[in-house]
Amino acid sequence: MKTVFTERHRLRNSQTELYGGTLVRPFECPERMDFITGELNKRGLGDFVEPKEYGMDPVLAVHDAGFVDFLSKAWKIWIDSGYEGEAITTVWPARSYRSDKIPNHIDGLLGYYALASETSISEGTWEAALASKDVALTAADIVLADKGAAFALCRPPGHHAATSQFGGYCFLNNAAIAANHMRGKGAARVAILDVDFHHGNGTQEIFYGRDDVLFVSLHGDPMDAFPHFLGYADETGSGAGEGYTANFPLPRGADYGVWGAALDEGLRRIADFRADALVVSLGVDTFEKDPISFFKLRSQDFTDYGKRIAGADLPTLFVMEGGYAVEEIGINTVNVLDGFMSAASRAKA
Ligand code: SP5
Ligand code: ZN
Repeated sequence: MKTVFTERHRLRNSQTELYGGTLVRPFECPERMDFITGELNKRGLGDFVEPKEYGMDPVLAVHDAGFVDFLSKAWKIWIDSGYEGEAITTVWPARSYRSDKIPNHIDGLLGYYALASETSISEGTWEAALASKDVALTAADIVLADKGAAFALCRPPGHHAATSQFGGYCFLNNAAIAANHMRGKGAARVAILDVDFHHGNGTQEIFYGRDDVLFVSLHGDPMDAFPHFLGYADETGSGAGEGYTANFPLPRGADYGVWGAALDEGLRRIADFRADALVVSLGVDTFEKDPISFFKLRSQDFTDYGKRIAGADLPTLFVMEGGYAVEEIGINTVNVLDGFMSAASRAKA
């Protein structure tokens, strides 16, 4: 399986994450990619391809133009305003505020477009986010051309990024941009399976009213886990999209027995949908030693679920999302791809 990857991810090198009341070096750091590329090479799976450039049309097909314009200028506006640290929001259009005003001042503007404050905007963030969506789009085209499978080794990740909001370490929604691109290129129905530990709130919001993209997510119960305010089981889509969102919130300590049963149910939903292509939002923060999550998957479980995903027998795009701190993120990510390839009839591409 080809891996689309670029070293330009290193342009995203924020030094601050607001965590437990202190500013720490972000969990979402460049070394994450070194663990994954290192493991791909070690196991003879290092078939790397550079991304092509796709411009802004595929981005503007899922994101708000004002939001995209803001992201492209945010760092400059922040620095020009005289601030010395990285850009962290301190105010939002919270429930008792208006949400129809887009303020001029950077403090208000930043808050308007932010959905969490752990994610600082730093120099180079926008350039890395652009490279990351090009990684996803390039891999999507490989999947379409081969009717096979490809791995988009995206960084920064994307699934928390909504139509007009960034946060959760995400700026542009790589999986949503790629899925929508595949829709425009002959796949009449695209299923998204989000296996990151966190609910893919951005992806859900982008496709919530649509019946051509099915969104299935397994994640920590938002009562206990980020993003807390979306990802409950009673969110099933709206309007034409009713019935095309399926959430599986799972409790603290969920092991592979519990998680795998939810996966099988999610895969049944995908089979019923009769998708033409599958996008997997692949976060490996479900691992038992992940520093910010609470599931109990072991390394061998990742191999097993890669095989189960191959059972869907669909052209499949894997898009990297979360997974933190420990060297095992390389092993676990490659285990999914390896399990998939060992079981997939169409994995040779
Ligand atoms: C892509 C992705 O995985 N984004 C995750 C963003 C999570 N950010 C907030 C983390 C809050 C963690 N609280 C953990 C408590 C651990 N004791
Ligand atoms: Zn996550």
